[in-house]
Amino acid sequence: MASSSKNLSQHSEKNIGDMHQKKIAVVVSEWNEEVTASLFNGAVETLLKYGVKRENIIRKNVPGSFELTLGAQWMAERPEIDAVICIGCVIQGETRHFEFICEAVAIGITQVGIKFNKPVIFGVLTPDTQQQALDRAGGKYGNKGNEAAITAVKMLGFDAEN
Ligand code: DLZ
Repeated sequence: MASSSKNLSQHSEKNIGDMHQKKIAVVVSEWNEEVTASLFNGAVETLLKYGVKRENIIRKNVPGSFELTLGAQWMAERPEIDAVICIGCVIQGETRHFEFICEAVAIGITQVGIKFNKPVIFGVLTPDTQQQALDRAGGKYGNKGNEAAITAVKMLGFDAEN
């Protein structure tokens, strides 16, 4: 996926369901907090735009992206939660830590979604540098937090006919 266009997020306005009664958990990693805070703000902005009530957006923090899986599971198992958005940023370092974290969280949150039959969204940046992360967290390439939120909205609108 090339970064040639300015805003990297693409979506249609199809499959937008009624979000007014939906409860969304947003699980946020504290690592690279400057980035994850911006991603979280982007996600909230988009959820509000599509009709989610502010009081129905439940934020939970976890120490790092590796912990997003368990945080997502703890939220997904709550019957009142309709979808979970996982927000994180894993920056490539000198060791293979990056690969282990990225692979674990990608597989982990996929499994949580399947286990609980609910959308569990992968809002995790995996850049080489902090600047690449900032570019995608409200910078020149848009905000992947917005994208994670619209993905949740569209998955919850899976059966919407619009
Ligand atoms: C340890 C670690 C490292 C080196 N880098 C990151 C990172 O870039 N982004 C992130 O979200 N978390 C990182 N962590 C922390 C791990 O996700 C995890 O919290 C620890 O390995 C403890 O399980």
